[in-house]
Amino acid sequence: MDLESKNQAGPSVKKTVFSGVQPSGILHLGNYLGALAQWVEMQSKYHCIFCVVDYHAITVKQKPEELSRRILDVVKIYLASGINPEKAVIFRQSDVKAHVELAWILNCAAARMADLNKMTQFKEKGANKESVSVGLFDYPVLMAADILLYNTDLVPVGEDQVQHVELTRTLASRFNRDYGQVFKIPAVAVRKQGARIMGLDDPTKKMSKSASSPANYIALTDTPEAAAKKIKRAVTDSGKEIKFDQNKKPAIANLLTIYSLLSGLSFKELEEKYRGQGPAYAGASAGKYGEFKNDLAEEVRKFLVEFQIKYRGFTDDEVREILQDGADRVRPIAQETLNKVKNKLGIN
Ligand code: AQP
Repeated sequence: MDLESKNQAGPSVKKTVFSGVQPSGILHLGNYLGALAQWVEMQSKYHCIFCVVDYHAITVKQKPEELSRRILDVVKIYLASGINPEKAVIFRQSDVKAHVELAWILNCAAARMADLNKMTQFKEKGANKESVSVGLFDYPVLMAADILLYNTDLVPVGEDQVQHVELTRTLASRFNRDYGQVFKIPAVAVRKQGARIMGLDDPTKKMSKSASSPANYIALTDTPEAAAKKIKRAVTDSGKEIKFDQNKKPAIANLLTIYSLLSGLSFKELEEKYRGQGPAYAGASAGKYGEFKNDLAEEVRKFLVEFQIKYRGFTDDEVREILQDGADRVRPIAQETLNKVKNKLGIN
C-alpha cells in the first residue's frame, strides 16, 4: 500500500519522504535549518511522513514528565515551522508497534556488529560515558526500520544522519538479497547549505540539543534576547574579515550560514555588506565583528518572534488529535510491510 494524501482520490504517484526528530531536548536552529526547513519545502511535492521518534529519545535517560511534554512540543515545532498536517502525516513512533518489531527482525536478519561498530555518532555520544545503553548502540537499526516500513524514497536529514541512512540502504539490500525482495532502497536528501550547523561555543562540533552548555545552541524556544546574547558571545576566528572560508574561518562560516539561510542573502552579498567592517586592530575583542553580529542577532530575533507566535498558537489537544490521526493513517502501511517481511522469514 502506498500513502495517499487526504485530498487525493487515485493511487499515489508521488514519492514518499520519511524523517523524524527525537524529543530528546529542546529543538534548535540546527534542527530547523538542517532538517525541518527542508521538510517544509518537500511537503507539497511528495507524500511526507514526519515522525516524533520517542523510542530513539529513550536510548539515553530522560525524565518521564519532561519527555511526555517534549513529545507534544516537538509537534508544535513541526507545525510552527510550517508543516501542514493536511499535506504531511505527523505521528509518534511508539504509536505504531511495527517499528520495534521490524527493528528486532533487522537486528537478527540484516544488521551486523561490524556495521554498527562503524557508526561515528555512537562513538561521539558514547565517548567518556560511564555506562551506555545497548539501545544507543543499536538505534541506527531502529532508524532503518522507521524508514523502511513506509517504502520510503527520500530521507531528508542533516549531515550527521547521513551515515545512518547509508546503513539503512545496506540493511535493506542485504535483507532483499538473503530473503527476497521486500524493501525499497531509500536515498538521502541533504541540504546544500545548513546541513551541519555548528555549535556557537565551538565551531568544530555540531549544534546539539544534548550539548553540555546552552551557549552551544539557539533553541527555537529561546527568548529573542537570550538568543541575541548567545550570538554576541559566539566564538569567532582570528583576523577581521567577514569571509566564508570553512577551513580558515569555521566560526564565521557557521555564522554566515545561519545569516544567509535566515535572510535569504547569499554569502557573496553578505561578504560585500561587511567588507572593511572588521575590528580596528587584531586582538580587539569588545567590538570584534560587532556590526555583523548585531545584524545577525536581529535576523535571529525576527525569525524567533514570528516562529514563537505560531508555536504558542497550538494547543495540546490539537496536537494529540494530529498524532492520533497520523498514527491511524500510517499503521496499515507499516503493518503491510511487516507482514511481507514476516512471510519471507516464515514467522507470519
Ligand atoms: N547541528 C545540526 N545541523 C544541521 N542539522 C542537524 N540536525 C541535528 N543537528 C543538526 C538534524 O536534525 C534532525 C533531527 O535530529 P535528531 O533529533 O534526530 O537528533 P540528532 O541528529 O542527534 O540531533 P541533536 O540535536 O544533536 O540531538 P541530540 O543531542 O539529542 O542527539 C536530523 O535530521 C539531524 O540530522
